Amino acid sequence: MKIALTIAGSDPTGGAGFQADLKVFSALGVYGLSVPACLTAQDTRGVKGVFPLPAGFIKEELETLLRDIKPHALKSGMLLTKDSIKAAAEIIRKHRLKNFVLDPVYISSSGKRLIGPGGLSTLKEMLLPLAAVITPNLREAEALTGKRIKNLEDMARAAEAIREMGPKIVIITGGHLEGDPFDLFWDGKKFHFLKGKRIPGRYHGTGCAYSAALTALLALGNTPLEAAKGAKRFVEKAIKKAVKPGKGMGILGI
Ligand code: PXL
Repeated sequence: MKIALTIAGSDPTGGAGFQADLKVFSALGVYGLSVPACLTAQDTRGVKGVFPLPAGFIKEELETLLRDIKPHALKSGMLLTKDSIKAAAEIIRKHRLKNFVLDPVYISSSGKRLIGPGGLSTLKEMLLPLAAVITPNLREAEALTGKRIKNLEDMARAAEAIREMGPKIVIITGGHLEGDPFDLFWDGKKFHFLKGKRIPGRYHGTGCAYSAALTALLALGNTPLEAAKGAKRFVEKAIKKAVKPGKGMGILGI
């Protein structure tokens, strides 16, 4: 049995956060572990409030769990505070956790900031160097590099700049770019542009589902490039089967 861990925020709608991650792990046949790092008050229309868990308690959650079970891969999602980011980094380093997928959650699809003051610089300094793969979307790649991304050439330059910050592989998901949605996979050797299908509409939780699928596929022993292709297909299928349990955005059908 393969095991994957998510360290992420709670989304009561189940569209994003650790609840969505667990659904993805399960759909891909991987046993899921989840350590909440923060809570949100939200519905399908957007995030209304955020509430961090104390960093000391996040460490206790992780230390307790990891004394018992070692995951084959893990991801981090919404960590919210600088101290929570530091706590996650310390534990990942101390336990030498492999196949760490960093989803640099920055802003919600409804426009709410999901990272607190000093969070981005702490993320860059402490978490990026530990990542096997980082999965920024275009906005997150812009936040990490401080440069606008308007086309595939800008995406390639951003991927190079982000890889200089420490992660082994950078995947910039291009779902929000105009025209065909390409993801860019950069491992320091070759640029792979992975073409996707444009499916109209606004969906909540695509970034979470993508990084969770990638984590599960790495836990199952896929190469990072195979995992990137598989995760993209997984999210496209889930978008096609999206459901609308509330009055706002659609949620992936997983
Ligand atoms: O989609 C980013 C995201 C991640 N994690 C949690 C969220 C959101 C967006 O709303 O609520 C918990």
